Amino acid sequence: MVGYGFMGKAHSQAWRNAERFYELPLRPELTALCGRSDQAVADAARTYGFAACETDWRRLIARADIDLVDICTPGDTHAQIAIAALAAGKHVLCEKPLANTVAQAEEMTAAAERAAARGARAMVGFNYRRVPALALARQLIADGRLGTIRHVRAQYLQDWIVDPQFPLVWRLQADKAGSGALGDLGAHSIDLAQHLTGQRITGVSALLETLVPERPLPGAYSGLSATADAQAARGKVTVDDAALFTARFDGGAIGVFEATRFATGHKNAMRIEVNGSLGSVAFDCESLNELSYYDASQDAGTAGFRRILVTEPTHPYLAAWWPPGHLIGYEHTFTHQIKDLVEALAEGSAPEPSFADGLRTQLVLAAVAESAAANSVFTPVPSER
Ligand code: SOE
Repeated sequence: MVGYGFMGKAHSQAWRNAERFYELPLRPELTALCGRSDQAVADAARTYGFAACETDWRRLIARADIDLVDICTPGDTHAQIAIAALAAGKHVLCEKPLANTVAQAEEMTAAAERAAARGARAMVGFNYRRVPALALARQLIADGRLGTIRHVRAQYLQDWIVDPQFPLVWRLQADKAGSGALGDLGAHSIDLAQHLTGQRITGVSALLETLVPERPLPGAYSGLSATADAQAARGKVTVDDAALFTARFDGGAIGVFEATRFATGHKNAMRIEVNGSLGSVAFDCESLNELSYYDASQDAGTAGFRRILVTEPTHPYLAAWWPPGHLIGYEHTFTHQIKDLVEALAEGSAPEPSFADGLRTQLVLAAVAESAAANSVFTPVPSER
């Protein structure tokens, strides 16, 4: 694994736990963890359960005792690490968004295709696909229970940078993160919207905004709960804080998307609703074990959204966990991701989402940025005369 911040921690627990709950056909071994600072990476390796550590990802990739490289670094290093690892014959799991630019994502996808011919596989980590309630939503849609899909309504709301004194961490720097709320949060919504509906986004019209343009420079810790020194010098925020866009899908649906880190009071409200001619589904990550379902064939007098508690052993992924009603959490989505990846590797099939899926999301992110920059759909409202 390269990187050991928030995502490195989430992935590590998944690599350790997957075989304790699922009968995996291959046995994950946490061979080595890589990071730049030798003391910090050694501490993280001990905590997360890695046998060894490296301070140069090139040395990690060169190791003969490693079969798979899990990339949990900021987006600016995804392409070079993934392409080199695939060329060295390693399988790759890469955190989302796949890359910082479409060009990088294209190179990565081409590298993944070349590697697949030699048996090395690549997957991008859109973990929310593996929320059982969302996997159930996908089944309902694929089974035709919602009929023709008309609308997607997706919001991803966080509030961890509402304070203008929150420091300029890497997620707020375009050269490291590519974009802001758009790529970090909106990428999940875009991937899910296309994955759930089976339709592709064909066009967008967008608005991006940076609400706090300057922030104090961060100290050593650059994660979601970083703090700034009051005297610290300030730097420019080079990404969007909030992204809004509407979209058209190739199956005729239309969508509205919102991704923001300024939705005061919302911590990780990743919500998505799909409306079809026969029914609707709605999900909110802050109630991760629930799916709301509306069946339009119900008697009008008593019809309504019903809350399905998605904890039955017959629901996706859940037979391995707890008895009905005993809830699962955010971390389980990563465990499910590892289960599916390991099973695909053992079978020799292509794990999903593929790098090509990651590229598809990257193309939408780029179209959103282009639309917002062009201001092409923004019609000013004349002031009152
Ligand atoms: C930070 O906004 C973040 O950790 C994202 O990077 C993740 O993808 C999301 O799952 C939770 O929030």
